[in-house]
Amino acid sequence: MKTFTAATINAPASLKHAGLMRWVAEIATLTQPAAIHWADGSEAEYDRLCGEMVDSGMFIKLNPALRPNSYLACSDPTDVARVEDRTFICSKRREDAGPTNNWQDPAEMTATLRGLFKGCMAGRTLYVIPFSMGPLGSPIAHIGVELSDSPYVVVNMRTMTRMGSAALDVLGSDGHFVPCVHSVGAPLAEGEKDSRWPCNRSTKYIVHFPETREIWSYGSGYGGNALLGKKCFALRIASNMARDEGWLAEHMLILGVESPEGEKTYVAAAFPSACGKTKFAMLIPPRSFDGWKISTVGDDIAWIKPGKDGRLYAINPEAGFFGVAPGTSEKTNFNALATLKENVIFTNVALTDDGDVWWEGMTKEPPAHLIDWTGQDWTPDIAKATGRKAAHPNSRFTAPARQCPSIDPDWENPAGVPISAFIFGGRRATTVPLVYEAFNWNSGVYMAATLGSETTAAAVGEQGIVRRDPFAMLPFCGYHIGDYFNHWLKMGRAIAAKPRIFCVNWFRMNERGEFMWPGFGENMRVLKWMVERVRGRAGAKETDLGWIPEYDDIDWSGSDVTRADYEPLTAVDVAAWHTELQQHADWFASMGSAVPKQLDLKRELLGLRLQRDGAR
Ligand code: TSX
Ligand code: MN
Repeated sequence: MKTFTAATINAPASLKHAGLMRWVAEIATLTQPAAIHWADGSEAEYDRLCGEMVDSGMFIKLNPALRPNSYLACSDPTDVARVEDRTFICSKRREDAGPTNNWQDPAEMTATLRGLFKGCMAGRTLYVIPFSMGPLGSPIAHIGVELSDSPYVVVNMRTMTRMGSAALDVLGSDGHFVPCVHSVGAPLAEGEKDSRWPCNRSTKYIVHFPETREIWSYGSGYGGNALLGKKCFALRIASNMARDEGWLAEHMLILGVESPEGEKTYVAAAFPSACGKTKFAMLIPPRSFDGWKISTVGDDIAWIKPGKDGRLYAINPEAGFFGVAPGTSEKTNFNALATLKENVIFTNVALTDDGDVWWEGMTKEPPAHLIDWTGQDWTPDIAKATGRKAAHPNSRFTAPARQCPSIDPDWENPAGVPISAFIFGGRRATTVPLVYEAFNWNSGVYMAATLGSETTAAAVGEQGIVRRDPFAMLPFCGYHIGDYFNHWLKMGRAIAAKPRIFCVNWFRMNERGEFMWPGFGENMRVLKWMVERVRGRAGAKETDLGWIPEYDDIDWSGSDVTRADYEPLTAVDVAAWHTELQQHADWFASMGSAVPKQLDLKRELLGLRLQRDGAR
């Protein structure tokens, strides 16, 4: 066994951070890598690592004439998504993790991890990956350092964060960083040939220590399991930091709405998966909305802090998009396709015969022949016969945010952008209207705490199963979800200029099982109404749920949605809401006693309003 010291970890000569050097030496001694490389974040380093992965078979270089400087990686078929049942919050007390997280005693988990990580990087290079979540030096940003034995992680982190020497410079000699340790869990014996996608097929652990703000990830090389800045740091650990320090770490996109007069309004929006969050973040308004512009600050995560003026300011802690590929097309998300023109890492999509990529929903007609994400031949006929998809349903693109045509001019402003509204949306075939505005902050918190989305496979007429996903944070809140609700209530008391809170549902269906709302770019009409509400310029009708726009409160220019179409989109179905409230009560009961009493009160009040109106 080799013992590493500050002198033998290959640190850059300029490095002054003794704590960082000590920690790297400690982890290297534990994991026994064959070499240590400090990532500088340069283009030359990126090109070299991508080249090495092409040589090892992990990367395929795409045709430079069609997709310049881009690569395709196809993972092991057992390593294709986040592993929620292997994700742990190891707080000292089980109650602090709450009923929605897997908990294990931190001392026991530390012992388990020590055993797993012992020698686990044998034969591999340990990469030291310093990164900033948020613009370098922003007062809202935080630094992390990931130690990983995966070059795939290094190159993805370069696109997804501000990675390399610049982050080390911010850290200085004694700056704080969140330590993130990652291994694919596949040590190599002397002379052993590496697999194309090294990972540990049987053992995976994604572990968070909220009190010491540490992350340990073992066995997976995929997405949120391995790129530890994203879900692990920017949501699970940061939600703990935010609770303790009085800010918000949220699973939200951030977008700007600019009126023809140049008035700019920023909103942050939370949606559970499969609601089109990235599409909403990059929305292109209908042609008739002359002069209205949507700009993108972020598509997944928002860090939001109170400013001196009493408003909330948000940054996107990420520098890239790690988006789901299937369903993304020039038709459904023109800006995303433009973002994907070059400098992209694709994971688990299909390879075309001319060396480009394809996925389900990219074009109306599939290519005649592909190599699918598992490396097998794929044709439309094979797909019809076997049901096999060319791209994995959770296949991804990693692309620089700066390449997005709709990127906001202030997306890297270290001060963040002022948030005027929060939007919460779910996929609901029934019950939830197209849009409503909460009466006040606490009603909005109730609405977000009971947010739900339906499984998409529901047949015509059949009611889907509603999965509750409070604030779209269910898998990402790093502490007790009831305490998280309470933190939101507390934030409402702490800020003078509270954003308005809205609920949207693009997915309401008629009795024939057809979507009643055209969605996509047409969502601009709803967004404009929300912005005008914020500005005090739009009307609404008071309902039991909140404020709902009347037909004439919405801009219908260039639309064929009629008054008769609109009525059922925004109707409050009193009977359905009584059932809904019972589900809310059951849901809160399942979360235990930490759920704030104010929220129970909100439900009782809503129940009384519905009873009164039902009796009319
Ligand atoms: O992303 C979606 N959004 C948000 C866009 C800004 N999708 C895609 C599914 C989620 C991944 C939507 N699907 C949206 C939506 O607003 N709405 C719908 C439902 C829908 C689907 C198809 C049509 C209309 C509505 N119409 C035609 O296909 C012609
Ligand atoms: Mn997400």
